[in-house]
Amino acid sequence: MADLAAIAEALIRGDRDTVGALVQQALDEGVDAEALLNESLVAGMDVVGRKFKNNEFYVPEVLIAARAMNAGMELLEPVLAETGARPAGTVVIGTVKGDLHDIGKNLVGMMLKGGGFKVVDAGIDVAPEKFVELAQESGANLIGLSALLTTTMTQMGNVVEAVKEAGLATKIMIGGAPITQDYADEIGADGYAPDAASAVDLARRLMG
Ligand code: B1M
Repeated sequence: MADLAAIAEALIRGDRDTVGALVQQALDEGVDAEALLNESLVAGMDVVGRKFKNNEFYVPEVLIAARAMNAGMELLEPVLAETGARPAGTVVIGTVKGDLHDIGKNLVGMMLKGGGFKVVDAGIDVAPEKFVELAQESGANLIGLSALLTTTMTQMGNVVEAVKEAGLATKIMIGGAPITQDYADEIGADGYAPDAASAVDLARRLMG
């Protein structure tokens, strides 16, 4: 019998092979793919996120857990696509123009995936127009902006303006080492998250 809690536990340990084997076993036994996603992978990544927030886990543990999550997602994605399961929302995420730092952005993207979101990774050094284009193409609910430099964080305001000018209802969340809630308020972003786990909570809140 499929044990969804055991999958979550293997994910938290970063045991990629066990996650893959148990997800395959559950699918073979006919477990509903959406329940499998929510009760094993998303549940496991939620724990990883909490541990990261509490400094019980650091970046390497999160990356290893995300890799284990991906082993399960690779098996689940085709089944979810067939059954028409809807993601929690679509997020275009990227590092702003002029900025090449992507470790934090990737971490946030992985946690959002683990939270059940469809993630469109725009990459690094992304111009405001590119964010707008990708949001339009993907019908994104949210745009996530990352900046690590005091010289590039000002680009975030340009993205807010470009989204407004394009008449999109897409909400904008921001983060990165120099970013604060005050800065988010100043540029009119919809939210700020200090870390990857909080980014998932924020994305869920912004989705209503
Ligand atoms: Co750069 N760098 N760097 N760097 N680098 C910093 C940021 C710096 C603080 C180092 C320092 O001087 N002490 C400094 C910035 C100073 C400033 O502006 N105030 C700096 C500098 C100056 C530079 C260069 C200009 C250096 C030079 O060439 N003279 C240059 C700029 C290049 C460019 O971008 N145009 C540069 C280059 C690089 C490397 C390429 C060598 C490398 C990046 C590799 C890569 O990303 N692939 C690098 C690195 C690694 C760093 C440090 C050491 C580490 C950054 C990191 O990955 N942290 C950094 C110093 C430091 O932070 N200790 C530094 C780990 C990561 C998990 O954290 O990205 O903060 P972070 O993400 C967190 C949160 O911020 C949040 O969640 C994440 C997980 O909890 N978060 C979000 C991030 N994005 C979010 C988005 C959200 C929500 C939350 O919503 C969408």
